[in-house]
Amino acid sequence: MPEHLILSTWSFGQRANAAAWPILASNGTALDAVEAACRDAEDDLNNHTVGVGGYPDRDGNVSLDASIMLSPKRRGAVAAVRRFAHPISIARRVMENTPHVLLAGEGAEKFAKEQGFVESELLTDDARRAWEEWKKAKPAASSAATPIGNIEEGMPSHDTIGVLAIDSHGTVAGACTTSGLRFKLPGRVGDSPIIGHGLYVDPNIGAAVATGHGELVMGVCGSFLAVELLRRGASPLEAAVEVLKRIASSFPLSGEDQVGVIVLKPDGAWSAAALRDGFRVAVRDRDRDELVNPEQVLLSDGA
Ligand code: SD4
Repeated sequence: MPEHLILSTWSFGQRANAAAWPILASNGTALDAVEAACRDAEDDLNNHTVGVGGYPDRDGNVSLDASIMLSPKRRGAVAAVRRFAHPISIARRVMENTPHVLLAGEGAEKFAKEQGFVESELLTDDARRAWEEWKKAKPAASSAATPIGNIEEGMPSHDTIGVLAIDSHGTVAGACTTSGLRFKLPGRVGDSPIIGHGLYVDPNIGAAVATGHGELVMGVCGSFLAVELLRRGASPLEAAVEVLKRIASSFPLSGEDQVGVIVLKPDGAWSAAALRDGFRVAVRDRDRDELVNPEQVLLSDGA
């Protein structure tokens, strides 16, 4: 039986892992753990690409996307949720209480209300100020969305959280939650809530989660592709790198385009890769609680 383990994207993933760890350490489920990690990021006001405090769309409205998955049969997601702080928990209810995979917009909000979730304001003063500055500075003809979140060590990075975990029963779960690209076109939905793009879990084969510029991931069904490569015998590193190579050969990439992929096998073997420097993985297991660089960076300056 593998040891329990949790992997989260980006440096704030360490805080999210800490929120989830007591669940795994007390023989709780991977599903509860990935949800708890995502809820932590959704509550973090300093994280501007997830939950409350997320940057709004072009028109000043925050809209949130999330997905959660145990298997092809057990998965749920929501997209374009504007009035609820914890889309990951609504996604879980979609999985557990409906025959559907994805609820979007007003329908998702109606469902959330029926399930007892309480409405809340998502736009913080900080996020509104950033949006106002962006509106002032943006040249009239520029595109609406920008993929860049925070800057980690001088490199463009992002804040979306993707989480993969194995519990002490050997069950694998994954989850992903985001406010998407900042200042996106209203109605834009990225990879995170689309099963197979931002997240995929096959309990017999493995799991993958992607973060970064969603349009790139969506062009290659990134997370499904990674798990499919595992199925055909690739290692987690080979699978993650192949997804990035497929992206690099399919798109003319700009210097700001970033994608990070984490791939995990049910036996606990895992790896991560990114298009560019700056991506980090927060790892927590019985022996360590740390932030690590991806095993490979495809377009590294230092390569
Ligand atoms: C999206 N993939 O909506 C998300 C954004 C992201 O780190 O991951 N940012 O495209």
